[in-house]
Amino acid sequence: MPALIETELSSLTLYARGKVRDLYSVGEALLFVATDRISAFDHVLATGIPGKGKVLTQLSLFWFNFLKDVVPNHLITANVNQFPKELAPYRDELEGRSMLVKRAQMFPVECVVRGYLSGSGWKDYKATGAVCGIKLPAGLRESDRLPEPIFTPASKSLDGEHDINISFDDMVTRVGAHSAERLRDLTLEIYSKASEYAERRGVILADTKFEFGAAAEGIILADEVLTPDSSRFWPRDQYKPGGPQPSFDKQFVRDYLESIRWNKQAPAPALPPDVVARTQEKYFAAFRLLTGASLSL
Ligand code: PZK
Repeated sequence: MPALIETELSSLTLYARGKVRDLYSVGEALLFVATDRISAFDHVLATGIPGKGKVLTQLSLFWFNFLKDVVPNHLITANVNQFPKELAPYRDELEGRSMLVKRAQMFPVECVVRGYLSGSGWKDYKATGAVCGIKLPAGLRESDRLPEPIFTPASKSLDGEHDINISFDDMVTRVGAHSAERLRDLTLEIYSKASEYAERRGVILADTKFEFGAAAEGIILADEVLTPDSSRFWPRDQYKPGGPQPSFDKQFVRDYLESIRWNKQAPAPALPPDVVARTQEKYFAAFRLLTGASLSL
């Protein structure tokens, strides 16, 4: 199985291309396609991970279903047999890795929730004792579990690449108090339900990010959800606070890139076959652990 690096659905209008996924206009709807591209240290690497986009799509579908009583979502169908006729030429390329989704009016904030102290949250805390303006107890160590999960919204920087942490008050300015409160409450409720489930299955959901939109039925959960690309997954049996945790999915990739002393400037290098194979296995393992099912491609 070769990796799918880039879609080129030439009869469709490209709506947006992200680092690792592509979005097309299809009539009233959008087609969300997860490629096998992988990023590390803020760059998309020259090699893809075969099947990664399918794992992420199937994991998002699992969570959309798991969460459907908490919040409606943008999924119309992921069944290629039910896709509009104009997608028929691309059926094989799309199968398993794409979702036809409802177009929503996206809220211009990333809804981040953290149950553990890591990444920019840890940096903020070390510098200020707070994360996004939320004061935390003194004496916390890197990767410690927080007394309770915190909502730490972010906004996309102008380059569209980096997220900038904002305070809840900033969020209120951007989306209004009513929506800000509803998005915060939904984010915390989703995290609580999903992280409790994941932890029982051996995966710590350290933090994650949701994107919501407004549609006819009200606020809906959009984008991909609770995947290794939108979250920090840590293997529970290796959890050791007091320093950074190994990443569930990308650790072999990061270790390899450090070992070759790549300067983290473009062009990003290719990955050797054993790093690709071991990373691919990690994505499949995450899916198996979380869903209890094996993904066969
Ligand atoms: C939407 N993105 C981010 C995702 C990219 C960029 N249901 C929706 N309705 C309207 N807009 C979006 C969605 C969703 N999901 C999501 N940008 C717009 C994004 C994937 C690939 F290039």
